Amino acid sequence: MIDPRKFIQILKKNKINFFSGTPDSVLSNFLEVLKNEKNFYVAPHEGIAVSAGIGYNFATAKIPCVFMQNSGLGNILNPISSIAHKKIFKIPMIIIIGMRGYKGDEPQHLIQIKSTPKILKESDIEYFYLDTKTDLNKQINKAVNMTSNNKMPIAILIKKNSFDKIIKTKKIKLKSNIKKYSSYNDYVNTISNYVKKEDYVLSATGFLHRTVFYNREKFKTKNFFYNIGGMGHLSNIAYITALIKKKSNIFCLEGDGSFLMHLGSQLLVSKNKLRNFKYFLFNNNSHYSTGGQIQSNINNIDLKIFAKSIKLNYFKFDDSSKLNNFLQKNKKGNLFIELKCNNSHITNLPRPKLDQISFGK
Ligand SMILES: Cc1ncc(C[n+]2csc(CCOP(=O)(O)OP(=O)(O)O)c2C)c(N)n1
Repeated sequence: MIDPRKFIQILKKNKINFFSGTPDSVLSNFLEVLKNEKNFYVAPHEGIAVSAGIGYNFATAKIPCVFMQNSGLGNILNPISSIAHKKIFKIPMIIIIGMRGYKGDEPQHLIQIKSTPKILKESDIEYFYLDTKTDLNKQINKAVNMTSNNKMPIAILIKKNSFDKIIKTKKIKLKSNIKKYSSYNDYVNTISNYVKKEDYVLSATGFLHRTVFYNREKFKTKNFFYNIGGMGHLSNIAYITALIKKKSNIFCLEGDGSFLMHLGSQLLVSKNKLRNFKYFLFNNNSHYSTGGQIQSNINNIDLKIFAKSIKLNYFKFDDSSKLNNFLQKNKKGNLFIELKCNNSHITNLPRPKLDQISFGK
């Protein structure tokens, strides 16, 4: 295994001092150290991490480093092929990609792992796998030479368990970690009491869909959509469902990282007033399920004004009993409910398998 501190030291020795990316569980030990760097930016999605790197190179002519999961490959292709490519602005960049999808992983990851090397190759992005047994200096020098010579972003692919766990040195205090807030599990249990047989429950990538799956027997409905992948796309799926299934209530449960990933998609919601649409934002101000507590920076947004601007009625709760009181009295939709959550989850939360979940009718 590789000591992430050493990896970062060697990057810095090579004058790489700028890091932007979207969290990934394979990289969690690496990110646990990296997050203390001054120039560390959490991007809502991977394409934005690349454009941040492009901005850095534009302003300094230095090489940026981008980190991401292979699920986000689709998000980076546009800024790479349209801006950074060697036939366009020739931008050097090192992209560190955590590879999900080895045996036993979730179905969407099994697809992405097969296509990742092919897509990289077809997009002219050279890559190599980090080898935990080969000299680290040599490998990072190789990456720096490749990107400098090719004048093109290159990728280092990282397999699971490549980075050693480091005892946490500096803790970022998360307001959302305050114990007084309820957990995902408490809120999901509360919501389950207000879902009728004909209603729909759509839940997001991260710990939310797994928490709903874990509690599925408690709901009166069997109409579930689990957004196992496709992070950030859930609210649109839920919104169109609400438009069409007018006689049902649509409960959309999303984490803050997923909400931010394609924030612009929320604008679709503002097109119609939907009496049956209930959006629940589970705000723990972190990408909790990817192993660390990398902040999502959601608390920089005034969600009350945001919700109003997309024509939803905003409410905020920090405790599941307060949510319960509200749901008891308020049966209407057109809601944007922010739920302040603590970072805790049921241990060994199950991951739904495809034969356990269906898609629509
Ligand atoms: C396009 C894409 N990028 C990154 C990931 C990796 N990923 C899975 S869950 C997650 C964090 C989600 O954060 P949030 O919505 O706040 O939910 P939480 O983890 O706190 O439950 C990330 C980054 C992914 N699945 N897809």
